[in-house]
Amino acid sequence: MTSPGVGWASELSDPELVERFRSGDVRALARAISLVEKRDPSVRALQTELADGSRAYVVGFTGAPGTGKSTLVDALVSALRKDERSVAVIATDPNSPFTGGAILGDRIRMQRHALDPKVFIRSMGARGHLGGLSLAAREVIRLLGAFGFDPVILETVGVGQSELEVAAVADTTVVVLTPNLGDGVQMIKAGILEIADVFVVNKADLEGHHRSVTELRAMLSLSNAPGERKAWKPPIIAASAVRQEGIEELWSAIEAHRKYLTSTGKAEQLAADRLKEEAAEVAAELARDRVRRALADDPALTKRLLEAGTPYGTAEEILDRKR
Ligand SMILES: Nc1nc2c(ncn2[C@@H]2O[C@H](COP(=O)(O)OP(=O)(O)OP(=O)(O)O)[C@@H](O)[C@H]2O)c(=O)[nH]1
Ligand SMILES: [Mg+2]
Repeated sequence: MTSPGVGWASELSDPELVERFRSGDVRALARAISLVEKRDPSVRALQTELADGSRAYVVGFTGAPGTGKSTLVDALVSALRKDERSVAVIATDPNSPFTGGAILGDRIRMQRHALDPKVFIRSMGARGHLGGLSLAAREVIRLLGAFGFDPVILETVGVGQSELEVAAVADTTVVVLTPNLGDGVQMIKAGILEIADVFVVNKADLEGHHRSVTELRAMLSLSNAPGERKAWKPPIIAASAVRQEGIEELWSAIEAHRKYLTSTGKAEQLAADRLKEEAAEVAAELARDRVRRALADDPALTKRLLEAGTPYGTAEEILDRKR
């Protein structure tokens, strides 16, 4: 089957959606997010119509399974709601193919916000497309910002590459640890010390908490070369999410990092870097699409590819074609 043109439709399949979105209909937001997640052809038109350039501040939470990220986020949402702020939470689970709604555990943990229209909670599963969640996540964040949510909180289980992905999308990355951190060397290997803007040592109600904070502090000072002075030193916040302790301090640390980014011009630089990265991801998605279609439509081309045994020539040939 030959499809006309390659890429995304520049027209919306559902023009009413924009109107409903603009009028603050949360179902329109949910629908727009689904289209983005499905990589529907109307994504482009959606983004062009709906994104108004205002971007929500994005706070990423990452850390090993069970460190208390969701419980912390839940407590933070409550604190932010007291200030009348609209908050969106995206929970991503790189191990889960499920998307839409909320991961069961998170739904239970964040249940008290379920009926609050100023709180939007959504989970996104990994869809297996290259670049992982990041492209869809970036686009969803843009939609949430346009809808009026600020901040957007992103929770990701820290396994494999996922924490690096969160850091690439978030303005402030919060790394959550718990007492008995285990093998410190392991943590450094995972690159976690480098991506953290704020550390939370959660479960302060448990034994060993004090020692963990001390260990982390020592590890952080070791990881800085002697004489090196970093402009931003990630603070270590002690918290007990279940007792709602340390939550105000956590938000203050996030705000301080935000101010640091703005006052040093790093915020602008980050935004520019992210847009460039997003352009590259979009280009990759479009190119992949073109190559797959060309191969599906052209048996002679496929034959040459198989004869060559390497993909470079064929890939370049397809991308060089006039469209
Ligand atoms: N003692 C204690 N337990 C906590 C604290 N915060 C969270 N927990 C418990 O730790 C468990 C895991 O909490 P979650 O908030 O689901 O942790 P998570 O990091 O979101 O877990 P995943 O999303 O599965 O990676 C739950 O049983 C929580 O009740 C805390 O401050 N102290
Ligand atoms: Mg969780």
